[in-house]
Amino acid sequence: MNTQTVNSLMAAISDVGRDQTRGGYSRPVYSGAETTLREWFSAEATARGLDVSTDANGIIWAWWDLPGATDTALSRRGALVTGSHLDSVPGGGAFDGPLGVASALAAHDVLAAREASGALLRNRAMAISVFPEEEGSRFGVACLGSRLLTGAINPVRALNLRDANGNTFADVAAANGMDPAGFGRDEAALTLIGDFIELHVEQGKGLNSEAHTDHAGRGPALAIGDTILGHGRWKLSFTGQGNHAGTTLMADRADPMLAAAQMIVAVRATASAQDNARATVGRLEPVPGGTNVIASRVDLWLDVRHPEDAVTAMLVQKIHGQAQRIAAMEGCAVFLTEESLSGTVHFDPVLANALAASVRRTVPGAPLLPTGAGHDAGVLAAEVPTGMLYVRNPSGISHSPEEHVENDDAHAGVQALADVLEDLL
Ligand code: HGY
Ligand code: MN
Ligand code: MN
Ligand code: MN
Repeated sequence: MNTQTVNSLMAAISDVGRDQTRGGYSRPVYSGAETTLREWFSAEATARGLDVSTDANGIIWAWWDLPGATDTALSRRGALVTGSHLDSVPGGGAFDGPLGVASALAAHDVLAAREASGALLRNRAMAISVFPEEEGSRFGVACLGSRLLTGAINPVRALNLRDANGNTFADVAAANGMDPAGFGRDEAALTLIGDFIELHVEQGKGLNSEAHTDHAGRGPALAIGDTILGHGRWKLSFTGQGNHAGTTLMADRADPMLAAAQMIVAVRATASAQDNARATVGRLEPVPGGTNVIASRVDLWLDVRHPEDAVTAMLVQKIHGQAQRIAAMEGCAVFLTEESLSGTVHFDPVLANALAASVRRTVPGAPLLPTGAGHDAGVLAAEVPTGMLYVRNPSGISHSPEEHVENDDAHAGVQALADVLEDLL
């Protein structure tokens, strides 16, 4: 019987993918670091007697079959699935993704002990799943694995996505044992998922806010997900005239960097003027990128989010109009391409309230909270009843090394997840 705790599981991977220059962790999908984490997960799952396999979309499934099940194709239908992802953003925190995977392993251990003692009689199989490229940090589209599984992305488009070195997702996936010809909506896999539950580090200040803490700053360590803000990614390419930094007079320039700089300020102003909107330019790439070279092109990526999809669309349209005006002023051209778009997700309220009742047995007062962060659960919600649990993050910071979860709260997360899963099994 495994006595490992979620904290010892997390400690075992705490050195994998540390980013010495950015700080935090950089674990792009199918990189050495993320592959090490996938191997770690498969070994831990196999050690628990789970039946581990990776499907054509690169999703790992670790099956905890019903006792005595012989025809798993039948006995796994409508299973209870829990999991998350192991890839990270560049310089990300330790918990975004791995906490959900480690907590699922630890919750399995709690449930297996209950089953061994006769305290748990399961009605269905359970699986722990790990989704590739949730962050979209390498190939540009977030939740790529769950989008392939559900058909939310055209597999041909997915195959041709390229990373910064020009490697296609098809080549990288094939080099990692996947058969790109198998990419795409997987009806067989979807029929196996009865419910999907994802535990995740909270990525904002919700549980730390005054609304959920007493005068001493104490409050519930967990929340239950009720909505995920709609969000999308767009690429803006400003093109000008590449030239020599020393021989080109200032009046003779069509410098796309100037357009990009004004665009970034305009994005902030546009989002700040719209209640509850968020818009970010977190990535900017001048081409060719020489110190003594006036760029010929500048690519920048826009992340826009809002609870109402129509407002997100209106903001992007406004920003595109601003980009065109700024480009014209600078003698440049500008092209906007949409890279991914997810509508606002409202989790199944019946399931969310059932999760809340289960969680509150050990975490009284655990609230239902919205989140501005996208998740594979948000993609799966279009196909199966889906719910999320968030574990308190005292820093309120994520996608950054400061992301944090206290050991006791991680432990509370496992207990609550185990209760949630037991009530659904
Ligand atoms: O971008 C997001 O919200 C998620 O972390 N992929
Ligand atoms: Mn995540
Ligand atoms: Mn993330
Ligand atoms: Mn996410």
